[in-house]
Amino acid sequence: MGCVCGKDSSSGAFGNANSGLLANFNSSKAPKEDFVMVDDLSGDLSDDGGDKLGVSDADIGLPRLARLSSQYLPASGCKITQVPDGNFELRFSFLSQRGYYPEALDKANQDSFCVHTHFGKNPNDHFFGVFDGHGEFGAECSQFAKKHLCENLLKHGCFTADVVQAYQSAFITTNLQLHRSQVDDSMSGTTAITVLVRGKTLYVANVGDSRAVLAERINGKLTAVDLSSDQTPFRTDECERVKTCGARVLTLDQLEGLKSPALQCWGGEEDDDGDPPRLWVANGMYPGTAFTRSIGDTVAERIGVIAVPEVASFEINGTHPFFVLASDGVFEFLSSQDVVDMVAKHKDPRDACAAIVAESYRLWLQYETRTDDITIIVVNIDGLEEENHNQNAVFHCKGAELPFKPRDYSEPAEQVRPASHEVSAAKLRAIEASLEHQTEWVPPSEQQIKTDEEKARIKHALQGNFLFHNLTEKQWETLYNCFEKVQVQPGKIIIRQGAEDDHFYIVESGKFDVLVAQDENQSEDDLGTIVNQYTAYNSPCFGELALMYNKPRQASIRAVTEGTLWMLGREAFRGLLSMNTRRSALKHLRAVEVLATLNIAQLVRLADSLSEVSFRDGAVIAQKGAEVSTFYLLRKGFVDVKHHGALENLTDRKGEGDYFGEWVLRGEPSRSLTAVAVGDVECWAISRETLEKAVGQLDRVIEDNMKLREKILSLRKQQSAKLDTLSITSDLGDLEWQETVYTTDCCEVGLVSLKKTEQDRFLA
Ligand code: 1OR
Repeated sequence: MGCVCGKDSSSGAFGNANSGLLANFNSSKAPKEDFVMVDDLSGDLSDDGGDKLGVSDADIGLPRLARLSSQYLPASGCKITQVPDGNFELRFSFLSQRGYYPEALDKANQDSFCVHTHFGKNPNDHFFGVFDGHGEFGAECSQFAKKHLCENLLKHGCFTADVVQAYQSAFITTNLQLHRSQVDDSMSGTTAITVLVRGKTLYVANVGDSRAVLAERINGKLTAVDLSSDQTPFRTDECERVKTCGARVLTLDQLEGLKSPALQCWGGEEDDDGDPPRLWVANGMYPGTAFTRSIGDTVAERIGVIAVPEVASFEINGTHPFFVLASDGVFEFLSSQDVVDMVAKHKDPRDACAAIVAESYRLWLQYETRTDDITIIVVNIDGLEEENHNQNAVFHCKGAELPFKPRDYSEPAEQVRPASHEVSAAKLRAIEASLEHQTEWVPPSEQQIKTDEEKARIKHALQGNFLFHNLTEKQWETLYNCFEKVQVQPGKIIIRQGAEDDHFYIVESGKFDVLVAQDENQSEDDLGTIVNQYTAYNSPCFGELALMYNKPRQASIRAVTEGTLWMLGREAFRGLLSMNTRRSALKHLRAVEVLATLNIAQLVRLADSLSEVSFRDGAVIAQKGAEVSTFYLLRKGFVDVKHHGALENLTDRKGEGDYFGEWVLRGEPSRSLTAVAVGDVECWAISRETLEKAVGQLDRVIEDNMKLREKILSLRKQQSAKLDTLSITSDLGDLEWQETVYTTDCCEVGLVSLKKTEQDRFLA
């Protein structure tokens, strides 16, 4: 029996180190032993019921380097294992990528995974699992679950006769063992998605929001069949279940009073702004889990977060070329069908893993200020006959009914966590903050004029990049001219990991490797392992992270072939960002009095709906007596506004950031004014209809927002009062944060002290 374990330090044998991540890369670099682990327990987990995996609680602390390594790579190519019953083979690979957290660059990877080929006695049994840890001790929880779940499953008396029962029991036992272990799982835990292949049957057991997906060929087209159903409050059955157990289910915006908590329906495409519904105890702002089942999480368990898995079984046949298990880091931005489509493009499952991880990583950085940990296992099913496949996998489900409603892909997604395609409010805030003290950027006078063909190539390269969305044609022209063309020779190091240099790049031609060194002490010449490759055809921009977040370079980039790059300096990069219309519109919208209570998501939607209009010197923007049906916000130039009626003859000169016509937004009767451009003028404009489409009826929105704020204020007062009765303080402002006790995805519980008395108390 062979066993491949991510983050497993206990193994004896390490894999053949002579491979890069992608087979077709010219990599001569050997991955470091510390992060490629192939555990060959050749023999068995069977006779001794798994004791050979025997892990004591003390083993769970991983060696520092292993936990901090940024990728776990397959040791040598993909692995192959035979399934005698059915006469086919499984060809698989895996990849686990540590997340990128600008504020905690060495945060450990909390995901783990395992593959046991010949799981137990039966050569037809093979086991695959992905575990996604969360909370402060998430890495320890996912390690614990990985090891103990396998042992418990194998040990179970029903493992051979009744896998479903064995699975149920193994999950619950593992959960109890974790509670009793030395790992603090009060506010930490792990999800688990596992597939046991037994001959031609897949047994899938799941807790949480990681996912297993099977590819099925229907009428010549590869279709994604979900083998598990994410257990999140997006699912009505799960949401109702946890509410019955006492959970409050609210998004962060709802919790903070920025949206109505009465709205208990989430997941519509238009209202997904990266703020999923979460679980909260009745009287506190914790634990905030976005899933409804997990292993560990004792605090969340009290409000219904259980470790009972949903177990389903599926018969596979020749119409099923592969299946995939992956942590939610993959499915945050990619749908199951996207993942199936991407795997289908690669013969080698290693390449499929690398492509999906690279794409997930790119999408995370596009929409968020960080990436999640990302783990994927791709298993190709080779050699199964295409017989008896007039029914698809879902209807081949054995035994009882599926434990969840199978997804109907011909219908719009319901009750499923939607794959997100919105830039998060956090990301917008981070960009805004990074530009806050930026002095106005003046494009350099010496610019390289580009041909139309060059401009088209630059624009094409930047099209998918959020940073360059919403530029006006004039700004595009400035941008083209700021890029500098550079020719490079093979072997040239463009970016060195850890350096603090100053350029952003686009690939015009040639191939460029991305390399990551795992060890701070690695020698200068040793750039580490190849993790990706850029060409002009696949997302051809790099070097944005250091410039956006003011951090050292996260990876090295080296030319593989001769090539041409377009290079943009830091000043121009940041200058152009600050010129991005949406962001400056956002800043100005915030200052509009009637919009003051809108939350950031509402303002972003509004900013997206603005249209740009310009007027020549002397143009009449609004004429006395005519209806003013548009709200104008000035971007550039001046406008003389003359009010009529009570304010007769009062002329007001408006400049950048000023506005008029705001009564239009509130649906008030039109006022009479004359507005005339002084010099050339650029404005943003929005009509009431467009505004209502974007955020709803403004009066209502404002009223809702106000009510919620009042509610929050009174809640805070109540909280202060409670603290008062504990004779601590009557004002939260008197408290000083001392130390974090627990951290979850979205909240912290910690120790505070009274500023005056230094009296320590716990505050939830
Ligand atoms: P930078 O300014 O940090 C190096 O300079 C650039 O390499 C970086 O911006 C990205 O544009 C690009 N991790 C970090 N940076 C990456 C990665 C990467 N891939 C490309 N870049 N990883 C690849 C994930 C699939 C993680 C590797 C461990």
